[in-house]
Amino acid sequence: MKICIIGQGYIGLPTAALFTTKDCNVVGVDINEEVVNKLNKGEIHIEEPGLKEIIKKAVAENKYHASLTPEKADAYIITVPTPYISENYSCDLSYVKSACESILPYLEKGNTIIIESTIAPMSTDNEIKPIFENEGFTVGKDIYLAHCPERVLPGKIMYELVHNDRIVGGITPECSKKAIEVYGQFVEGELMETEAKTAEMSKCMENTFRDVNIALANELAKIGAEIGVNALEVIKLANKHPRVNIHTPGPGVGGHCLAIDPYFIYAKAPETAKIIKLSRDTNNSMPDFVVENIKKIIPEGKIAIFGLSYKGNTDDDRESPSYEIIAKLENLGYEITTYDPHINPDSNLNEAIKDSELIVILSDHDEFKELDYDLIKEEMENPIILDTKSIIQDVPKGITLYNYGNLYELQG
Ligand code: SAJ
Repeated sequence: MKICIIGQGYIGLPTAALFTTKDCNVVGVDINEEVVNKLNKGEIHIEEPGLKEIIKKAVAENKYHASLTPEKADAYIITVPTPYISENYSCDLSYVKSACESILPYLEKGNTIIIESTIAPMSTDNEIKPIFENEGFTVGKDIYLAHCPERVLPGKIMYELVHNDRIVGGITPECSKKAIEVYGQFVEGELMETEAKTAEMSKCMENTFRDVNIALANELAKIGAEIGVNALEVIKLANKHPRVNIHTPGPGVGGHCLAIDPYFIYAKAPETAKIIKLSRDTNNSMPDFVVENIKKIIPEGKIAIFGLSYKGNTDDDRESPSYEIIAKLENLGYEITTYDPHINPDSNLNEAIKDSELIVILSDHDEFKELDYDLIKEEMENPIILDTKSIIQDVPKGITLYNYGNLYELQG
């Protein structure tokens, strides 16, 4: 089967690679000329374990090449970004639409088109299907259109693309069957057939589920601080109940999924999606909550921020709450230094903490779980740590630790 994949990023390139391990020939299309040239040399531009070897082999065996323009194929897969439009809480479909338009000159009867990019519910039916219909194709008869969202974890993409179950949402049942034929070549997880709109909503709800649960944990942290209860102890004990899983409070929710996808649902039903919007607001309020507590710990002075990534052990800082917290602190006149060995391998703990009065932990990197407390005591006069990720269990004498378990001590 010849496959044309539009967008050679974190999802498109690994997907292309996996098709080449089967009886497929793949063209990977990208608008970035530098990326295309690199890929055609058998080199890759993103970091993902296990990917480099497959692309190198596929290029050598002529099973993969990259191009700036699409080519005739049996199946087209769209894996381009869908940025968030903050003004109307919706998703920007312009890249997806222009990717669909770019394949029109090559499209033939019998072809399958799969949208993988995360999109708002109803997008495939209302905005993508008409692009093909306007060219005279009947979807479900001449060509087959489906939305099949990805759900993988960076660092484990090559494994998860093969083994995770996948939702396959066709415009018609025939469309789903054709999309299953495409993925069935390398996916070993279950390929679950449904409608396009159900697939779109499921993807958005998976991330909304997590966002809402994190909001509940964050609200508990705030209540604990207000009424004098150790929220972390509450979580630990409540989670011993076999059907309870309270998530972990933090400095806010970052990343390009949880902080965005819930809005795609909210934009479709703003009067009804109350819990979804309130959860977003609660999670968005966490940077302010952190800053308010920092003001109580030290009203002025130098602060060392530990962690810029939106989650632990990654260099991904998209939508990271750390930047909002830093900007707010700088506005208040605090002097800020940062330490994040994943984002900036040259950053160093000694320099960051030198003459600081407070360390604020904002990412759960492994490096922060066991800090060099002797060094901290040497470099800081009265060391205080605010751990917003609840990763430090205990500190030696001479160091003060605040976390979401004891913030109430700062009240009044
Ligand atoms: N966070 C908390 N408390 C928690 C868990 C997470 O504050 O208890 C914060 C993290 O620190 C981070 C944010 O939430 O700032 C998001 O982290 P995450 O690991 O939950 O989510 P993502 O955005 O990295 O990945 C999600 C995943 N979706 C689900 O778990 C339902 C992933 O499986 C998806 O592939 C990805 O979105 C996606 O592409 O949609």
